[in-house]
Amino acid sequence: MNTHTLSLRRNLGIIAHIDAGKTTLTERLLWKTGQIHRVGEVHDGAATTDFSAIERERGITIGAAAVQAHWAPRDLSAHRLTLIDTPGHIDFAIEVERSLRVLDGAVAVFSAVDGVQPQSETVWRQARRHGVPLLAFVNKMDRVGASFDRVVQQLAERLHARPLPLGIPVGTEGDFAGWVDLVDRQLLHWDAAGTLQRRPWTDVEAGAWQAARDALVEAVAELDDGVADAWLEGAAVDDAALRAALRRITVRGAGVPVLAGAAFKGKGIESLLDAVVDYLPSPLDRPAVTARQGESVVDVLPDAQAPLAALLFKVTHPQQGALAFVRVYAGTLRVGDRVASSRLGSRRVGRLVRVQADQLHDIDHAQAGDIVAVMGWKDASSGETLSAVEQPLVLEAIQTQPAVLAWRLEAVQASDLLRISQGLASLAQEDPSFRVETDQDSGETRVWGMGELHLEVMIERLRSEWKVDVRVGQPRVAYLEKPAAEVLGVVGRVVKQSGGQGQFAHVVLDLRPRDDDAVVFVDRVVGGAIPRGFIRAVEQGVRMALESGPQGHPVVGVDVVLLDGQTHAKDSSEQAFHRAGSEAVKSALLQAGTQLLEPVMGLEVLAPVATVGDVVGDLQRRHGRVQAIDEQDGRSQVSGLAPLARLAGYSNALRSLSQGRASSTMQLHGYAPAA
Ligand SMILES: Nc1nc2c(ncn2[C@@H]2O[C@H](COP(=O)(O)OP(=O)(O)OP(=O)(O)O)[C@@H](O)[C@H]2O)c(=O)[nH]1
Ligand SMILES: [Mg+2]
Repeated sequence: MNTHTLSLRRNLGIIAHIDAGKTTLTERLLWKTGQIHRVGEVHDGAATTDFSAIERERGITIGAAAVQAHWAPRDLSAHRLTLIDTPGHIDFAIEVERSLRVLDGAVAVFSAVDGVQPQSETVWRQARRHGVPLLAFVNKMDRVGASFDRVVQQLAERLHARPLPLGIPVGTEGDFAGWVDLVDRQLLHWDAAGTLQRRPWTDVEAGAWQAARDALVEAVAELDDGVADAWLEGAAVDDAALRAALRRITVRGAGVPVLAGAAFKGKGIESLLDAVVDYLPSPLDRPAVTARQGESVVDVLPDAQAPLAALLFKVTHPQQGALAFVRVYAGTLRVGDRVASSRLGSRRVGRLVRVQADQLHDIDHAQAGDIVAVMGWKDASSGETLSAVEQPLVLEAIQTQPAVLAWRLEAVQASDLLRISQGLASLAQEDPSFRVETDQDSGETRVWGMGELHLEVMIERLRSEWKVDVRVGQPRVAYLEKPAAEVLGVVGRVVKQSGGQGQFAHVVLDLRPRDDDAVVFVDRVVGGAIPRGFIRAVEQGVRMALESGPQGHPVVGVDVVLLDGQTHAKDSSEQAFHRAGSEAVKSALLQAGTQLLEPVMGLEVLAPVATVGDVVGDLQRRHGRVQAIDEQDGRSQVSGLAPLARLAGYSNALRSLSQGRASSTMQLHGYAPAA
């Protein structure tokens, strides 16, 4: 594939708060591009990208799903789009995280009624952290209470973005029917069936809308030198120049083009598709990805002739067999190839497929810029790098948030035990934010996840996909420990010198609490009192000891400063220093004592004004703290904090105290001393 073909690729994610309309929009994108001929609705369990049984039943997205489409704006060649529809619920954040890790751009969807919601902020920050350029799509323009301008304003105020509205919606709520395109100077109009007609502005319309176009050009001129020069000289900025500038601005993340529509009504889809091609980056426009090659760091460029570099970012187990999703960054992956795996040595590519939601299409190779899947790798895990055998590389891993909530799990029938453990292992292989733990003492099984919905979904999948019967017991939250005081000059000493090879290590260290939750190891050893290799061993020992503090939980918020030590010419070893470091920290923690920290959730509750008293009362009973109550359009938004340990069954409780009219979102706010 040459650079021309690569420039015609767009790999993008659809990201948003729960229910903003991502799946509905993806369905319309597939429809308008001719990939599907009949639109399926989320609420009928018929949307292409919500294909799993549990998604269809619940009407929400749980797993990110990839689809392909082609689109050619104006007289341009067809561009190939790979879209990933992601879930909005915070419990499935890993799906957004690993999608953004491998995508080149994203469309952030907002509800024109609800605006920037808590989870919109989270996914926006995630996209920014990955340097993924964004477009904003203000959806649900047909709903009562819709306001394009309010969302644009919130983009600036809440997300600190530089919004660049590319048009003016024509009509709102039930009358929403068109879009004044300020770039092309066209008027777009959709009929009730979502069929588009477009035409250039008439002279009268130009008189009315030219000022808005000038304002857009001026905003662009502030961000782009190319347009700035023309603007300052008073020269007209033509459509092509404006588009080129908007593309540069979007790709470098300096501004965000904003569009509007009503996905459910099939309106606004064509202009969004045009904008995806016009403004979102191709793989060529993204900065080089870096990889480790032995001790050095190398740049990986999107070149199909270069040695292979690909990231395995997701594993699923559909009926056809294990499916490993791969983003190819450089080189070519071919059926029959043997490739290096950062985890396993090497693997053979038996079958390669292009994925269209739950449909798989065999292909014989994939190149730099492609997102495809390899079939049949039963032991694949997300985060693995695939590279050329003669030039093994390691790409940056995928970040996961630690799980905060656990449920105890019991088999109803002993005969299910084996299947349960196989099922749990398979679910954990798919989802790095889901963890299975067996208590050494009691033999109890606990499953850890991001929240109640996450665990509920996993248990339901275990029951239905593995046909087992399980009982769920007491919930438990993830505690942490923090040293309560500073302890200086603690000695860790390992001496064993009776016969044969002895063991000797002596270390002196300080242990200090930090203000944040980091764990930092500082080497202050002078004059080579401990050789380099042994210092690394001490650090490993220290970190191992911090994994389980005196109360049995991971220790955070601590500086460990290695001050001094002694070695023995013959008997010192890495192993001895590892143990000395670990023992020094254990005794320091016992001396300091530790404070127990518990997860505290940030809550946003949207409730009818009449029920606010009950919502607040209930939160206070749960040891929660209300931070703000805002009123908007007859509804109240209650923001607050509450310990996760007190939030068991919260969404059900909220539903019953508001007769089903209140909704809530929660996400980890941080850790605080346990009450
Ligand atoms: N009126 C109206 N309803 C819409 C529009 N877009 C989506 N909806 C409805 O909003 C609800 C949620 O839509 P989804 O597409 O499932 O939202 P989502 O963002 O994919 O939700 P999650 O994946 O669960 O986070 C559905 O009932 C849709 O029919 C729109 O433009 N107008
Ligand atoms: Mg969805």
